[in-house]
Amino acid sequence: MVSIQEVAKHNKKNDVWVIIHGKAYDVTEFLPSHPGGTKIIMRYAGADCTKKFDPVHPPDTLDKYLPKDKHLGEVTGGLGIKEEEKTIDPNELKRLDMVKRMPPLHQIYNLMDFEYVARHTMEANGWAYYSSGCDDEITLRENHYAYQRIYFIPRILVNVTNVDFTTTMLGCKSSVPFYVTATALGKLGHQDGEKVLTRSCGSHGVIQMIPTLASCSFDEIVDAALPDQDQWFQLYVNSNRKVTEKLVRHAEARGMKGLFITVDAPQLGRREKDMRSKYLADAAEVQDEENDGEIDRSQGAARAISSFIDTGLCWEDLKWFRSITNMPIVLKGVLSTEDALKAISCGVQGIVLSNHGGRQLEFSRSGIEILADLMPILHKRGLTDKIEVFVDGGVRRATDILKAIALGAKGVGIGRPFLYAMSTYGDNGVKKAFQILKDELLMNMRLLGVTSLDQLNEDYVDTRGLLNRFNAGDELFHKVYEPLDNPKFKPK
Ligand code: 173
Repeated sequence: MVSIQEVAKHNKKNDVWVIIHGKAYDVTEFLPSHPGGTKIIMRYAGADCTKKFDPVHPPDTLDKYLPKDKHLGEVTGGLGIKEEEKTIDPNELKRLDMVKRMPPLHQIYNLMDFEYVARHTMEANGWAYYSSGCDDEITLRENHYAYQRIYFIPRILVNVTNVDFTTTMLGCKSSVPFYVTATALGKLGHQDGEKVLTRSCGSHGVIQMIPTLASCSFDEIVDAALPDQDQWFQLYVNSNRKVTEKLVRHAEARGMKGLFITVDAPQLGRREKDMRSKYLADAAEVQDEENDGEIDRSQGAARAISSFIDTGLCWEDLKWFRSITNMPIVLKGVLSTEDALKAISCGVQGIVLSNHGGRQLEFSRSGIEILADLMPILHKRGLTDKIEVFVDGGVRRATDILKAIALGAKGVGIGRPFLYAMSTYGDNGVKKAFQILKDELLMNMRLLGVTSLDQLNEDYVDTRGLLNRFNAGDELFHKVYEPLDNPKFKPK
C-alpha cells in the first residue's frame, strides 16, 4: 500500500510515480523510452493518469513493459486526480447536458443519426480522433459523395418474396456483405472498447477485423467472441520483424481467419482536427512551457503510438509473410489497378481498395471509383477468381453496399459508423446499426429485383457520372460533418 501523499511527492523527472486504476507505478526509468514522449507523463507526475492511459494502452501494457519491482501497490487516501483535471470547461458542461438528453435509440433511423448524436455527446478528444481526416478532408468527404454518383438500373416483376443477403468472405460465412473494419483506440468512445463491437458482431453474424492498435488487448477481443464467431486481424507491420512474426503467429493460433496487412500508412497522415483538439493540446501545452528541444509530439497520440510502423515494408516482404502464416493474406489500402494486378501476381488472397477513411493520402480516389476501373480489367484478363476484392470508405447505406457488390466487390468494410453507434448507445447501438443495414439491404434488394447477392452485376448500376466529381447535396451528411477550424486568438 502507498499513500496518496507519498505518490504526490514523486513528481520530478528524476523521480516519477503515477497512479493507474488505483495502483502506483514508478516510471522514472521507463520515462525516456515512452513512445508517446516524456511530457505527457510529466503532466501527470505524482497523480492519477488513468483516463489518459486507458484508450491508448491495452491492459497488459504495464505487465509487459514495466518490471514488477516498479509496481508499487494500491494507493490509499483518495483518487489522486489533479485539481486542474477536476475543473470542467463550458463546452464539457454542455456536452454532459446533452449526454443526459440523448435521443432514445428508437429515434435513430440511419447510420448518420448515430454520427449526429456522437458529434454532440462524445468526449471532445474521442470525437476529434475518430472523425478527423487528413489535410482539408476532401478525400474524407469524397468517399461518401462518390456513392451518390452511381444510380441503379433495377429489374421489375421478379418474385422477391424470399431475399437472401448472406455471403462468404475469405471462406467465412457472413450474415451480411459488410464487415466491421479495423479502427484504433476503441476506448476513446466506450469504456469496453472493441469488445462492444465483438459482442455485437457475435449476436448478428458479422465479421470483425481486429486492429493492431486496439485499446483492448488482442486476447481480450478474441475471448469476447462466441466459439464459432469469425474474426480477422489487421496488421501494422513493426520494424522489428520478430515482434511482427510473434503477432501473426499468435493471431493464427487464436483462430484468425484472415490477415489484413495495412499498406497505406508508412507514415500517418496529418489529421488537423485531431491535432487541434484538447487531447493533443495537452502535449503541445507542456511543450510550450518547457521547450527543451524534445521532438515535436504535438501531432497527437496516433502519431506517437505509430512510430513502430515499418517505413521499409515492400513487395518483397510478402514472401516472408507467406512463409510464416497460412491465413489468407489481404493487402489493405490498394489504390491503383496496377498495384491490384501486382497483388494478384504475388499470390495474395485479397485486396481492400481503401484510402484509410480519408485519413492518409489526401486526393486519393475513393475505393468505389477504383473498383469500377479495376473489375472490367480483371474480367478481361480472367482474373476475377484469383482474388477477393473489398472496398471501404464512405459507406453509410445499404444502397452503397449494393452498388459495391454490383461492381464486383466481395464485401464492404465499415468503420466510423459502428464506432459512433458504440460511443453513443454501446452494444445496443451497434446491434441497431447492424439491424438498420439489414433492413435496408432487404428492402433495396427487393426494389432492385434481386433475391441473392450473386444476381447483382454491373448491369444493375449506371456509373456514367462516377468520374464527374462534384459535391452532392446530402443534407444528413452535411449536418454531421464538422467543418475544420482555424487557430484561436488569445482571450482579451
Ligand atoms: O487511422 C488511424 O488513426 C490509424 O490507423 C492509426 C495508426 C496508428 C496509430 C493509431 C491509429
